[in-house]
Amino acid sequence: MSTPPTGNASTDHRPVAVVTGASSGIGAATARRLAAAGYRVVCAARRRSRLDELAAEIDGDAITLDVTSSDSVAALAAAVPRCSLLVNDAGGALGADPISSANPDEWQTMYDVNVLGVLRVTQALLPALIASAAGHVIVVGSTAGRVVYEGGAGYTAAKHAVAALVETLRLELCGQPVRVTEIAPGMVHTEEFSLVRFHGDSERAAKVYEGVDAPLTADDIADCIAWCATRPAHVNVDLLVVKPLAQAAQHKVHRTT
Ligand code: 8X3
Repeated sequence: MSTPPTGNASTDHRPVAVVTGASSGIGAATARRLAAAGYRVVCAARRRSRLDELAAEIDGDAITLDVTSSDSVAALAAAVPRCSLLVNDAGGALGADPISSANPDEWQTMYDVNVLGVLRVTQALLPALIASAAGHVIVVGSTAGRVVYEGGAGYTAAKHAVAALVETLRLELCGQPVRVTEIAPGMVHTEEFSLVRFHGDSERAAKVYEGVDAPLTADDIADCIAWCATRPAHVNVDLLVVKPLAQAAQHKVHRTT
């Protein structure tokens, strides 16, 4: 059940940013960075207790959001009358099986969350973003939206679709006061991404980052997002591909062990 933002919106003149997937990882780090940059941040995600803590910490708002539910997204839009920045971060990978044995249900979930989730939330907040006269849609894509790898087709297909959505949106909004940016991170070590992908198998999840000197952190990506958002309103960063120094390409990762 969604709850409207609790702060006093009428006397709070900070620009409003909505961040989806804000309960952990890149989303939570982004909420913190944007709050530090002067935004009133609406932290949106499924796990409410984490959101309440974060919102209290950054003097923002918490709203329960399931990006796979049109009703939930409509409730978000109704609770956020003004908004100049939307960060679509909700997403993730499920499984790493080859196409020969991949689970179609997992592919469907990935498409629903990563692609249709961006569609639903962007559609719902677009009127407010346009009305702000200086709107900005930032989507957290992935290097997986530019290259493919064995066992990754469900996720890479979804992230390629995200890249196509972002590029199309920029074309369709040309002439409107809304910037459109994709951030495409490579290897980011967050507490949940690989753990969720491997269904809670912590050993397998840890292997992804094994021997990598310094994978990116959620805050590294949040920093990039805040940087894009805080450029002047006429400066549109189309795409920012960000990888750790140890990752020259998706398959070319320097490991010390
Ligand atoms: C990047 C993660 O596993 O596709 O979002 O390299 S991965």
